Amino acid sequence: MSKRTIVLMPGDGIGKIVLPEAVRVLDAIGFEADYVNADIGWEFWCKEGNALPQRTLDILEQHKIALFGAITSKPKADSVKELAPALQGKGYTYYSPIVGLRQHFNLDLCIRPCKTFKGNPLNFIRRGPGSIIEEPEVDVVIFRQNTEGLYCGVEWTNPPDDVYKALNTHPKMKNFAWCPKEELGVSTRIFTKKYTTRIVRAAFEHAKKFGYKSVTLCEKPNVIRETSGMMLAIAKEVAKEYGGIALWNTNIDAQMMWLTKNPEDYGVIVAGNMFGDIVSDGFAGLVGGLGFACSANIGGDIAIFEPTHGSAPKYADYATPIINPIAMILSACMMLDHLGEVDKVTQIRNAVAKVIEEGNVRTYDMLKLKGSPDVVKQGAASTTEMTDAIIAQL
Ligand code: GGG
Repeated sequence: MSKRTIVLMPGDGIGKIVLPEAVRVLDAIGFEADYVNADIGWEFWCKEGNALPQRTLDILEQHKIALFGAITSKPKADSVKELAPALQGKGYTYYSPIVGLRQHFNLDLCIRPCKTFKGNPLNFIRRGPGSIIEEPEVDVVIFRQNTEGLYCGVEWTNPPDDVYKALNTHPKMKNFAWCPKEELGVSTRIFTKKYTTRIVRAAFEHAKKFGYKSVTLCEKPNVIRETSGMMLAIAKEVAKEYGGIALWNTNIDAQMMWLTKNPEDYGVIVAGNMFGDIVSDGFAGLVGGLGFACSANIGGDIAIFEPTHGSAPKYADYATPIINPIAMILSACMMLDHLGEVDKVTQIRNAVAKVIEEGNVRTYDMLKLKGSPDVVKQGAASTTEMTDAIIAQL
């Protein structure tokens, strides 16, 4: 088979630190690939007014598979000041290029596994009745709709006249008619039957393939009737095709409470864009936090794999980086899985598990000490030391 080409998009901040670590692990496991770098993120917005240049889209279109680090999602007001002087005043606005990428390539399926690694000092501890202390084993995969909902980008401050009129004539808006147009912010929550069905079906397919007994819909259909309600109706229909897999319906607020009380009750979770983002961070918190949270963005023949964490600029400038590379390394595992390299996935996951269980090498986030990284970094392994330890176990 000819060598694959993998696109590397480090992005901003700690994305630039963790991505090369994942490539080191891929090299060490003998994954044969050529790599091509692609520009994305804040640096390119400042220089050329575009955080997601067309040349990057072309490279992705050509090679299809990418590893992505992280990007900043700077607010509008802060960003304009840092634009190259020649571009200032010309109406450039910074938008999150990862949200842009998901929409451009219609990467509508976001998959975020959260699984306990034994011995991780950050594992969630549950206090039971009396003095019983338990460490529940979490094994959850979250399916998040990735292109619609509140992240669709259809929003206004001071909306156009027709939108304002439509809102003001809506029976539910009678209490807001006092609000002048220019004082009104509107973010739309769009769900389509097609893409809602696709994420629900992907969740059930995963449950069937890997023997999970339930799919839990995490929305708010009792209040948000036209979107969450639509998703529930679709889930009920799809569930009929999957005998033996129960459909559970929970509200996102209650789910955030239940996941700390009984996390082992859950297997596959499915949700829209916003609630999927929220619930996946919630489950990530039970298995060590964002340093362990990996993800895949998949749509058509293009797939991009990234840690769930952001660019964390305050950790990006250490002379010796201290950031935990495991989320990025596990994201690379998801890529290998997608490419059918199942043995390599098992080897890398086992190596990560062993390093965590042995506990000799821990990045600062695993020390469970309070305080800034400056305070706790003494005694903590660096980013490269963590990767070295994983490679040594392969
Ligand atoms: N890898 C996910 C990612 O980059 N998300 C964007 C994000 O959360 N940005 C916020 C930040 O970097 O602080």
